[in-house]
Amino acid sequence: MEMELWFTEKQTPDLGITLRIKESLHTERTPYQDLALLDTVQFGRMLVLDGTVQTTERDEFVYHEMLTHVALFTHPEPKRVLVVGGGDGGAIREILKHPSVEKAELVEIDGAVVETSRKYLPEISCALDDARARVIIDDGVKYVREAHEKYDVIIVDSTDPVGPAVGLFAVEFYRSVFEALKDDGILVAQTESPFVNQNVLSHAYQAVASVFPITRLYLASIPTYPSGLWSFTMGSKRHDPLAVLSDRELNFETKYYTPEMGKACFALPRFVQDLIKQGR
Ligand code: AG3
Repeated sequence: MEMELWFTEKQTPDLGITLRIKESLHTERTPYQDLALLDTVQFGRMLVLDGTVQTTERDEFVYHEMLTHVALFTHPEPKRVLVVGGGDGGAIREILKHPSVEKAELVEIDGAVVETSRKYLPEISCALDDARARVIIDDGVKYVREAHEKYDVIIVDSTDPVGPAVGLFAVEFYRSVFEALKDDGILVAQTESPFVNQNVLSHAYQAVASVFPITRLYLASIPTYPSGLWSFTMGSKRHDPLAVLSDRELNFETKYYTPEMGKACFALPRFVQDLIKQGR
C-alpha cells in the first residue's frame, strides 16, 4: 500500500483544512517565516507560510482577480500601482492586464517568497519579469511611509495579521497609504473571513473608514482560505466603485471577474453588514 501524506492548516484552534500531498517540493526557514511549497492532489501546487495556505494553482485566480480588478476598474485610468506583500506575483500578473498601467511595483519583505514562486509557481509569478514590473525586497510599512512617488492604486496582499503582517492592518499604515496615493487614489486590502476572523474584518474596515472618505467591503469565494468566504476592503478618495464599475468594459481575459461580478461582490449578507456597522 502506498503511503498517504496529508497537510493540515489549523485555521483556528477548532477548525482546519486538510489536503492530500503528492510531493513536498521545497521547505525552508527564511529570516521571516517557515515557507513550504507542496504539490497537492486537489488544488495543484500550494504556497504555505507559517503553516497557512497562501495560494494554490487551482483557486489563486479568484483571489488575485478580485484583489486587483475591482479597484483597477474603479479607477478611470490607473498608471502607477503598488502591491504590498504578494511576493508570489499573482496580483502583479492581473494588474499588468490593464493597458493603462505603466508601472507595477511589488514590495515584499521576504525575498524567499519571490524566489520560490519564480521557481515553482511559474503561472502565478510569470509577470514579475515584465518590463513594467519592479520587485523590491523591503518592509512594506517602511516603503509606503517613505514613498516619494504617488500611486493611483495601492493593493495590500498580506498574510494573516500575525507575524510580519501585523503592521499592514494598522490605522497608521492606512494613513501612510492615503498619503502615498494621488488625489483620486484607491487602496484595497485583503481583510480575511467574515466567519472566522470577524474582529480582524471589522477593525480593518473601521480603520480604513477612519482614513478614507469612501469605504466599501466586498466578498469572493476562495475554497482554500478559512471558511471559503473572503473579504476585501476598498478605501477610495474620490471614485465610488458602486457608481462606476458596471460601466467599465472588460478588455482582457479573466476566469472569475466580470463587470457583473464587479457589481455583485458588494452585495453583502446581513451578518456581514452587521460586522462592519458595529465599529469599535
Ligand atoms: N494572502 C492572503 C492569505 C490569507 C490566507 N489565510 C489563511 N490561509 N489562514 C495570500 C497571498 C497570495 N498572493
